[in-house]
Amino acid sequence: MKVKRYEGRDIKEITSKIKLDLGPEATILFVKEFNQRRFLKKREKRLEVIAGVNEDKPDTGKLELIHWELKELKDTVTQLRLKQDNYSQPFKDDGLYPVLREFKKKLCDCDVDEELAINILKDFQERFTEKDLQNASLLESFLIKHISRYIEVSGPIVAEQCKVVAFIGPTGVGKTTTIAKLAAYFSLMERKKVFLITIDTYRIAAVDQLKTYAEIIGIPLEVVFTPQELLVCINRNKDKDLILIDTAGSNPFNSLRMEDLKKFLGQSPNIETHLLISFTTKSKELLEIFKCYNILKVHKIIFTKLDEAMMFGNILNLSVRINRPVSYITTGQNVPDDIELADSQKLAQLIVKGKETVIKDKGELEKII
Ligand SMILES: Nc1nc2c(ncn2[C@@H]2O[C@H](COP(=O)(O)OP(=O)(O)OP(=O)(O)O)[C@@H](O)[C@H]2O)c(=O)[nH]1
Ligand SMILES: [Mg+2]
Repeated sequence: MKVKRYEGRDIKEITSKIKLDLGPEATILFVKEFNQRRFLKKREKRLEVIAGVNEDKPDTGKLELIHWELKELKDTVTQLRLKQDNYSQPFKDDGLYPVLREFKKKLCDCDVDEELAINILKDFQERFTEKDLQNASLLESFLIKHISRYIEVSGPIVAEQCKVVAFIGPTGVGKTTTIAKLAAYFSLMERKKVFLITIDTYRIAAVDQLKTYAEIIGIPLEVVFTPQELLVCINRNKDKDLILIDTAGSNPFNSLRMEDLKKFLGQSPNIETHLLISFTTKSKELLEIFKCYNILKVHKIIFTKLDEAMMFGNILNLSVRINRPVSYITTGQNVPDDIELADSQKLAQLIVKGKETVIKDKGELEKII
C-alpha cells in the first residue's frame, strides 16, 4: 500500500489533493487538527491527513475462476433442490408423479391438448400409488387401457333391414373410396344386398368414379338429383340390407352447400350419417368441421388417411369434446383392403406408442373387418 501525509486548511482542499495524487481509490487513514505558528503572524489552524492507496492490482484470472466455481456450486444446489422436489413432492406443479410427467410430454408431443393430458393422467394417477407405477411396461399398458376409455367406438355397420348410411365430409377426405371399400366388404364377404346412391352431381367425374366401383363389385347404383328423388329411391329399395349414400365434398364453412345437403339428408330420420375426417387435420380445425357438419346431425365419425398422418392426439381431443363414436378408420388407397373397424384400444396404442406399433399388427387388424 502506498501511504502519504498531507497538510491543508480544510478537508475539502486536502481531499482534492489526495484524489489528484493517489487517485479516486485512495482512502483516508488518519486526520488530526493542529495550530501552526508563523513568524510575525497569528497562529493558524491546520489539518494533517494521512491517506493511502492499495497498489496491488487484482488478479483477474483468479477472480474469474472463483466466479465460475461459485456459479457451478449454485447450479448444483439448484439441480439438487429440483430433484428433491420431484421425488418428495409428487403433487407439485401439474400435480403428476414424475413418471407420469414423462407421459404427459409424450402425449403433448403427439398433439394431445396439455390440459386434457393432465386431466387424463390425474384421473389415472388416482387409481395407483407412485410405487405401483414403477414397472415401465406395465405402466404403459395400463395407460393405453385407461386412454382407450376416452375414445368411444361404435362397432360395425349393422347391414340389415334396409340400413341407410350417408357419408359426409370435406372435399377429398375419402368418402367415395370408403364407400367402395365398405360396399365390397358387405357385398362380397358378408353376402349382403348392397345398393349405392350418389347425390354428388356437382362433378361428372364423381358419378363415374362410384359407377366404376359399383360395376367392379357388381352392385346397383342410382344417381339422384333432388331430395324428393332420394326419398323415393330409398323407399323403392326397402328389400336391400344396406344402402350407402355418397355425397359431394363441400367446404364446411359454405352454409349454402350445408343447407342443400340438409335438405337431402333431412328426407328420412333413418339415415345414419358418418362424418369423414382426415387424421392429418389439426385438432382445432377438426372441431370446427364437426360443428359445421353437425347441423346435419352427425352420428358417427370415420377417421381417414391414417397412413399419411404422423401424430394422432387429435382423435383424443375430438372424442372427448364431441361425444360421438368412431366407426371405422381408413389406412390407405387400396380398395377394399385399407379399412379397419375402429378399436379404442388400438387407437389409444396409436396415440401412446405411435404408428409403427400399429402397422406391425396390421395383419391382425385387417381381419377385424
Ligand atoms: N393415403 C390415403 N389416401 C386415401 C385414403 N382414402 C382415400 N384416399 C385417397 O384420397 C383421394 C380422394 O378420395 P375420394 O374417395 O375421391 O374422396 P372424396 O371425399 O370422395 O372426394 P370428393 O368427392 O371430391 O369430396 C383419392 O386419391 C383416394 O385414393 C386413405 O385412407 N389414405
Ligand atoms: Mg367423392
